[in-house]
Amino acid sequence: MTTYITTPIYYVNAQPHLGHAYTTIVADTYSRFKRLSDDNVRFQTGTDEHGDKIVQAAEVENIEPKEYVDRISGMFRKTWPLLQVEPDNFIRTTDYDHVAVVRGILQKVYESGDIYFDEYTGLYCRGCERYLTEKELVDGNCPDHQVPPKEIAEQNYFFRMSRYQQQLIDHIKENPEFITPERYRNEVLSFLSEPLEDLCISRPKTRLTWGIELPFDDKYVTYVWFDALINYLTGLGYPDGEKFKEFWSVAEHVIAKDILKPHAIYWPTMLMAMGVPLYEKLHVHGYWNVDDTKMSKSIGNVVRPGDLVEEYGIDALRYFVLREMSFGLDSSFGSEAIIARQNADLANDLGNLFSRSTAMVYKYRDGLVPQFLGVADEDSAFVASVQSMLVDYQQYMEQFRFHLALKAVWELVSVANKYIVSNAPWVLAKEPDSAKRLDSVLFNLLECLRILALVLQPVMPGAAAKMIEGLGLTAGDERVTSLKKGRVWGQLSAGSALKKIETLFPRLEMEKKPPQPQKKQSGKKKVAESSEDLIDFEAFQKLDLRVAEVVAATAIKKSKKLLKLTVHAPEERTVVAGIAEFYTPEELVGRQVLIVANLKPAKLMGVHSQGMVLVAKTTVDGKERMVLTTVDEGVVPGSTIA
Ligand code: ME8
Repeated sequence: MTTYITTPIYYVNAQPHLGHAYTTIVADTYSRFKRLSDDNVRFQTGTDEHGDKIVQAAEVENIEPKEYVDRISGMFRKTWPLLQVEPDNFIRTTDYDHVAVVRGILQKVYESGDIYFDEYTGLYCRGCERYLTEKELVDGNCPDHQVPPKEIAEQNYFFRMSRYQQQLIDHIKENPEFITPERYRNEVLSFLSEPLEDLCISRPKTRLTWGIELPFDDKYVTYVWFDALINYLTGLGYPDGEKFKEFWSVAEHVIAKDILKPHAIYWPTMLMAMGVPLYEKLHVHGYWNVDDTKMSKSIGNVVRPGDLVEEYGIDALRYFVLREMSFGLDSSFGSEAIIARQNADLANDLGNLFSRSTAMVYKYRDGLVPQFLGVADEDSAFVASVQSMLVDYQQYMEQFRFHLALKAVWELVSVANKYIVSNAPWVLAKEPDSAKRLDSVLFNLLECLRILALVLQPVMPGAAAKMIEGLGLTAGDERVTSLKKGRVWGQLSAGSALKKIETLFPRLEMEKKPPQPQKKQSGKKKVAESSEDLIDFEAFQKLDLRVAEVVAATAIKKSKKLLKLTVHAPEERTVVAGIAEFYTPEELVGRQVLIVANLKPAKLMGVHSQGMVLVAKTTVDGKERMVLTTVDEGVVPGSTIA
């Protein structure tokens, strides 16, 4: 199979921001997913460098347009590697090849009679670089730029777009996947229910010279959209290039809703006039706002991709934007939300699953992959969850429903964390008869991690590469580079060695709110028996005893006894526990313990402890031992002990 995926080519009148980053990360993720599906893939992005907007931006800086576009285009090009975005082609509309092809197409369409010369009076918006219809205006202003358009009367060249209106309606109706999500398809069909006007495709040089000169009239340059859209073809070497033959019929464009009309109406009708088959799909996403406010230079809330990577790391950024935005709808970006996802989904859920599982393989099997003994009956549900995740993941990725694909992956992460708790490898390790069972449990966990690394590659190529390394595999290994081959269960090689890697996802600090004490449940008061050793019920009621779930655990430097636990009870808090001689940090994560939640905070070896973990003190072989107290079955973290 073959895939050709494109982003819009971005205007160089502004530097790259979160919106550009999102579209490009989406296209990169999809291209990586398709490579994982063994497709022959081409992924193109680039910059749109002609037109009025660019001239205005260069004027502000008092430099020539060419110098200006070279600089900003370079900024876009340099941004993509920071985001682990790897396009196969970066196109610029000032490239010689592109200019030549645009002129060739104009000449052809002109000769076929679909371009004509006419006088036109219309309302022109310089920001939009197009004529607006009366209907589009809001209180007499352009809805996007909030300024009144200028009435301009001039002679220009027009493209007979109206001629293709019915053909386009038919195509959209016959191909439900042509424009998705459906809301945008409906929007286009609704627009097409009114008669379509022809498109003005030239600008007189008297008011704009920075553009591609019309081949049939040197007093005019080409309208920027007629020039820009053609990039999708010129990037393939249209009309004679091999790549055009190879990739054009499967072209998929990713855009945001702001440029729906040029892509869903101008572009297909242009292709019809040129006699070129239409692209296959248009994927339209919503807008990113920042803290629920539209990103804008004047408000000063424009978010730069480089700053985001520096602040949160590339894995958190890519994961966050794909997990948070429901493709097609608007989303809001906020610092707290991205930190919360990094700490909860990445550090706690996935990071801990990886570190606990591999730590146990180091501890109990010297870091070597145990033998695969077939899928035991008791593990069949676990293996089935992995397989069903793969089915959901693949389907959602195909449909550009990235947030649902990731939701499915994280459901598996949660199942795997529960699998550890319910199989308690630390208990199996103490029973010589359970050696084979322990082999199976550890093998299944590693195999699950391998498949997680496989499916996460498109989303977080960096983190997935680290996981692959930690599992002792090499980057090009088919077991982690091909969905088809990699999905088969039981492929890790017995005896192969894992490799130590640094922490996958460091926790990010957020300004913490003080833990809110939970309301105690009201209970009937009982009269206490009178005895010196007895306390009355009121005294007991003062204790806030709760079930807490350990989400992270680390040793405390210079202390043999203390461990720092991060627990949910249900709010997140730190509790220092003196159990390091009896438990490793890895075997604690995911377990539910009992804590005293209203103990006065104390500082132990420099760490603030907000509570105390309850243990049973016992003696084993003459030595004192501490055993954690827990609940009989999993409960919601924070449940009170009554
Ligand atoms: O329109 N949220 O270029 P452009 C999400 N040159 N995506 C956003 C966004 C936001 N807030 N802001 C921008 C052009 N984008 C033309 C395209 S294509 C032949 C010519 C993204 O620099 C989104 O992909 O204004 C949107 O469609 C695109 O940037 C517009 O980029």
